Amino acid sequence: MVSAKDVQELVKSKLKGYKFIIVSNREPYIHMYTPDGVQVKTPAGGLTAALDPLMQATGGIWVAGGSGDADRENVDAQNRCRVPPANPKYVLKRVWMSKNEVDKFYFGFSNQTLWPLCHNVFRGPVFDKSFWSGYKHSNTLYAEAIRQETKGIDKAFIWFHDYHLGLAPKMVRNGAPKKQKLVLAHFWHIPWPTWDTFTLLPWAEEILDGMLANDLIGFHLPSYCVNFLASVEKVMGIKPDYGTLNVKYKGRTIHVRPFPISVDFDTIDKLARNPGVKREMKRVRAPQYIPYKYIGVGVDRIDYTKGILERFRAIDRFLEKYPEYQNNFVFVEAGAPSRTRIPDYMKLNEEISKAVDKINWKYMRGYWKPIIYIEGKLNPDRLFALYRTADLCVVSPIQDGMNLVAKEFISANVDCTGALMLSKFAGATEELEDAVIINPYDVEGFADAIKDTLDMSPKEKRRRMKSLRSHVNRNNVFKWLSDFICEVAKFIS
Ligand code: GDG
Repeated sequence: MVSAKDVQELVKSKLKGYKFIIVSNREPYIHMYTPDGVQVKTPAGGLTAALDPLMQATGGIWVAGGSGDADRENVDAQNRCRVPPANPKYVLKRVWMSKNEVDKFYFGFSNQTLWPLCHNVFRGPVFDKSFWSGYKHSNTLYAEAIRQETKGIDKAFIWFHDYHLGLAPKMVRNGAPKKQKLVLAHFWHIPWPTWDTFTLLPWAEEILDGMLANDLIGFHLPSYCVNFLASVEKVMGIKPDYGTLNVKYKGRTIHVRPFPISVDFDTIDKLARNPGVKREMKRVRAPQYIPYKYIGVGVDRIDYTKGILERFRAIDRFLEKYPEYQNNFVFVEAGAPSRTRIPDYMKLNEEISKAVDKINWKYMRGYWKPIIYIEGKLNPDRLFALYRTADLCVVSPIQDGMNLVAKEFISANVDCTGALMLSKFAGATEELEDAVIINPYDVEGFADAIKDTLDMSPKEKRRRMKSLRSHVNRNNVFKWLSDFICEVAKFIS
């Protein structure tokens, strides 16, 4: 099993004195004003959940957009602070954007153009020139922050994250002094669509040109790598090598490789065994909270790609078709709202509330109602108590690059009493063969699968969960990092 310590040693040996810089839009720590003074929060989201433990293990600089209302008051003159605040392990450097810049770059091009384009889920991407200009401008702000941190340095390894930063690699490469040795890598956390979808984007060529300034480009799945290379071929007329997954561009060879992201299995497994979790578990099953035979759980960042409405439709059908489960089954959905300034997300929040209300009204009897909807991020003890108590966890995206919730549930289900229901459209499905695979669009099949999963024998549940846990344990987030760093090392001379 690869550990945080192994990765630390790997970085030290392979990156031989290179300055280690991570760049992402989302910051791992946010300073917020509260009635009790300034507090530091960590955002809900796959990217920071996966990378913070890695940075804590390796040290370095993380460049990210400042998003907290107290962020500016908590940095030095170079816009830096040390994090985690309680036990500092690395430097966070913040990039500032005005509200207008955030509207165009983050809520605009990143999340109304690239996000729906790459997920290809029947939501029209918005092709707006002012969003595109804002995206270009904000990428220059990130490139400038990186330039400040690499000034006078001989060698640096810069690791870009996600679809917000498609242009920054080229800006950084072009702006670097000739004798500076820069190794640039990018991990794209969402799917890459097929070339015919990608080429709908009027600025497809500029994005590819920006990305190809990297030495290494990582995706979760081999199919996303192939889609990316096919986009390069169609848009730029360059023939990639589909065998090696390499492509030659401007005299350099770029490696495009799959690295399925994962979670810190050991830490989650330990946290799930905390005495606080055990206390919460008793509360969860207590007569005044959930006194029913079966519990299902769903945990999501509220997003139309996560298939939350599709899940509720299936629960509705399940209760209709198998009435013996009424008054017996409760589904707890924890939803952390995100991107709430975007109209599609506002609408989704309303649709979710309406769906919960409608289904609960249809079936409620005395104290019992089938769906408990908890809006906002759950505290870890409650989350892990739910993960340990639930008979099933439903992860039903209509499209998802990987999905970390599935792997977190597996890591926390220490008693092997729960079953994972997983959409065939989640990247994680390629690895997690012992999950119950569902199609979120197939209401009837999904409803039947809920019944079959609840009826599954404890022995079969245990067999499946043991095998899933062994897979996630072997393929943890440190393995992901170590595989990525080993590939980066091929560019280090
Ligand atoms: C992108 C890709 C890819 C969510 N709600 C609550 C909560 N969360 C935490 C989960 C998990 C994270 O947020 C969500 O991660 P996902 O992987 O599901 O999704 P995205 O944010 O869309 O991430 C995705 C990922 O990048 C990594 O590459 O897997 O495919 O879309 O960590 O635990 N946490 C708590 N309460 C909540 O209500 N405590």
